[in-house]
Amino acid sequence: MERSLREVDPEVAEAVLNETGRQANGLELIASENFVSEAVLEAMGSVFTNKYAEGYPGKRYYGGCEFTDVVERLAIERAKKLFGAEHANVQPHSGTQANTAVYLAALSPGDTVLGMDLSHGGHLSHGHPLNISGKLYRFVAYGVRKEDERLDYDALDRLAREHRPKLIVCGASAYPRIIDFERIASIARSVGARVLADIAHIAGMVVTGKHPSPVPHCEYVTTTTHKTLRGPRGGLVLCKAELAADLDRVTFPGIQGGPLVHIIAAKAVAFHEALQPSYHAYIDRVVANASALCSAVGRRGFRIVSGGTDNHLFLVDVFSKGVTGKAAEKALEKAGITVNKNTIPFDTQKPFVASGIRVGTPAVTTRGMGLPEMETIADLIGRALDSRDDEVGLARIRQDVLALAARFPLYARRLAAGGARA
Ligand code: DSN
Repeated sequence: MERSLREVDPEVAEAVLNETGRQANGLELIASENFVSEAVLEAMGSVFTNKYAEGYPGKRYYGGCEFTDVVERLAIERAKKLFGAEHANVQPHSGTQANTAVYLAALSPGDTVLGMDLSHGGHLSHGHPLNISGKLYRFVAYGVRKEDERLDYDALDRLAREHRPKLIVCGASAYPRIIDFERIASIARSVGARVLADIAHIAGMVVTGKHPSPVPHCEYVTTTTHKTLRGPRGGLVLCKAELAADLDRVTFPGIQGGPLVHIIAAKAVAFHEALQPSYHAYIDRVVANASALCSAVGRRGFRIVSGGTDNHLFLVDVFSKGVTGKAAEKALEKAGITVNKNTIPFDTQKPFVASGIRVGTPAVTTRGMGLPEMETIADLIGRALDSRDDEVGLARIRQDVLALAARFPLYARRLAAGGARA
């Protein structure tokens, strides 16, 4: 029982150490990723993983849940306080599970729903035909205007009148601008629809007031907990009090069995961290860094989708300089910079090739990087894309990335304990 991972399973221990080194030695610019604190990691790796706790605090199908109830109640109360919500369910295992719970609570199979087009910045769980959302419900897509690549609220209004949806899903995974939740909610009201705002990406900005909150306007709000919120990988649903009982019932026993209590404990820790003033300062820096990095990349001749960013991410139309998203992602990876290729609105390339890359600053900001480093990173990105067919040039940039990363140590104690240096 007491043997370490390295003693029990050296292969997995090695992979964990290598991944820790990869995260520490590279530049993480995937907009949906972040680095959790040691406290969050400790809660995630706790003995709560051993516990079955089907049900909810005070009403479980298993004995021995007294401490489970403590952490789940803490997570619920902190989530409600953080978002100013009437009800929180902290059990969804992921963002897609959170959205699915809302669909089951609010809709019947075959109902019509409006959701943002994936290629305009939406999400798979907002009606993609291969996702359960697209299979169970009749999703109609709305998107951005061609001329400014911003959400077309007038078109959304027209679609709502034409299709009379039961639910409008808003929120995005690749949209760099403020979303007017109040306007969407008013469109929904006018046709008798409810609204689900999926704020997985922008939750950090919402809870710190850097982005208008959907909570007062929308019946349901979902988020993941691992992006800007900097918590464990998982989901969360917030809703109005009168919808709580149905929502809880469709989450468990509707689509999930036993909750992941260790993850719920870690969610409680992350919510506690997000309630601190230091988290506000962190989110301010995330947004300032995104704006600075976006401008600096734009100055290197790349077209920026919608001309800029209001949040933690931006989309670079790398094809504006003849590079596909796929080639850009690969070249940057060789240089130690991680991004994901991304379709841009009205893309002419296939999704697996794409014309764009999505760039986000939550993770590098967690490491302590600021405005001077954003200039450096833009320079590294520009050089890597220019050198995409030059292995020697990319290796040289990799050295510069290593030098920058070394100035902002990450998980240094873990690396040292595993025999590696940060
Ligand atoms: N896959 C996530 C992202 O990268 O945005 C959304 O779920």
